[in-house]
Amino acid sequence: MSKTGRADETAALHRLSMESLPTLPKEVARPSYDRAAVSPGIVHLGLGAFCRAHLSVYTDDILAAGATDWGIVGVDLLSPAIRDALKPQDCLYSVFSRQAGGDQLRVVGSMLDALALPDDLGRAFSLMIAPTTRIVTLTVTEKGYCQDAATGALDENNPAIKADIANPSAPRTVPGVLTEAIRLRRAAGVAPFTVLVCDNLAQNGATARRIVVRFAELIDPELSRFIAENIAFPCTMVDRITPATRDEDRAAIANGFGIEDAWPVVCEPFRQWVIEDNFPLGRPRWEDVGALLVKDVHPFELMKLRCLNGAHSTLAYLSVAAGIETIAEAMGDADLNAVVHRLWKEDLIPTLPPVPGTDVTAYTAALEERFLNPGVRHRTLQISSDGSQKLPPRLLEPALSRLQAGALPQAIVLAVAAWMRFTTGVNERQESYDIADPMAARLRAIGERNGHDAKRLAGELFAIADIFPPELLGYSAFRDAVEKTLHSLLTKGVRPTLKTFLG
Ligand code: CS2
Repeated sequence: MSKTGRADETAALHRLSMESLPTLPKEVARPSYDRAAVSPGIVHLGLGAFCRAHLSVYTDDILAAGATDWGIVGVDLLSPAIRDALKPQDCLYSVFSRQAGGDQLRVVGSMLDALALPDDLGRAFSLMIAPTTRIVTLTVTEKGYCQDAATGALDENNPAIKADIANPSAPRTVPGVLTEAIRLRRAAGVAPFTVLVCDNLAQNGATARRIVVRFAELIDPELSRFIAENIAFPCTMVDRITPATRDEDRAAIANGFGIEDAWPVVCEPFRQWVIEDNFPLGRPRWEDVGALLVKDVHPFELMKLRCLNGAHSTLAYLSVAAGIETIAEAMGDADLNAVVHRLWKEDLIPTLPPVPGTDVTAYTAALEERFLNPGVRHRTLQISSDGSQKLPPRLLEPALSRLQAGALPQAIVLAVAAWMRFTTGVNERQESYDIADPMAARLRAIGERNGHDAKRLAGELFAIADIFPPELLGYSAFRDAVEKTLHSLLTKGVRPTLKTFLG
């Protein structure tokens, strides 16, 4: 017997599968329903951690409540890695929800199959054409929509979009895949599916719709009109903090529960889902398992994108510069904590419309607790990725709204300056880090060239029209304040800049 009380841990390790399910420790929750009796009703694009901690968990609850026709088939657009990890375990995977003193492991069964493009393109299309598939859901991250982040329009210069336009029957992008699936389904005489976007975009359904309609227009204007008139793209607000899975997480599950899971997901216990109720072919009764079905998601989405994601990005850029590794550590830092409180109170909450049934101040107080959760090691470097896509909805739109109201949003100024400092690729300990962003090459070149000169660095970054809209740049007080703060970050460092900011 080992000190942990588990006899011979390595010998007891079971690779997760339908066969090993009955042998798992009894504290591990698992599907209580007959998976063999469940048929797919949803095709999901994007197999990353988030959908497996969110959509699939809500849907697992629906299946446990007795539904049998809402299983999910997941399709990865970018890589076969998750498919190849999940298939040998019958697409079962575990969700490790972590909180001090409250860790819980649950095996989720709602993902019936996993596919990857381009290998499984034919099977993905035949599923998307099947009348039994009534919803296509998406978690492909902000950049998956191939949009110009400042305007929300399709980025027609994106090389992957150009490739899909040249070869629409073998698409690799989200607009390309959706357009071709809709075309094939229509040709087969099957009523259109609903497209349910579950990414952190402003007005996510409307954004996806605009992009797909434009993409289709470039190939076949008549199909584009059909999409505009016939496809429902309800908006959603999705929320569950789900960091990228690390080997330590796999090891914790193996050591704690005797389960070998090639690709588990780790997340916080909290989850929230607000969905616009617009599903012409029907939907699972997600409201029975905690989702909120509403007419208008917009107020919820603004609250979440700004207060949660905006605070995340602010903490991330300041922390990466200062060498602070996780959100929990950042939120535990008195100065950064005070910055986030000012961000919420002065720059974000005043920009929000009333949110039905929600006290936004209580919402931010709960966010503070969620950020402080030590069980969830959410890396600031991970959150700093894709800033060119994330800054506009999270921080630049509320900045514009404050400026229009006559106020200079000081905490957003600090966040934008910290993002600019981030493009230098080197932290205050002189350690370099990776800049992951669809514009990485351009950002890195600007950062490396001008890292010693705030005026030039800010000037070149502000000139990127895909990120900074002209209305915002029209406020010279905003630009000057960002440049001044950037100068302080570059010459004095994060800590003295925070002290000055906090007065
Ligand atoms: C984070 C989000 O990585 C990021 O940019 O802000 O992934 C965040 O954790 C989720 O939106 C929470 O629901």
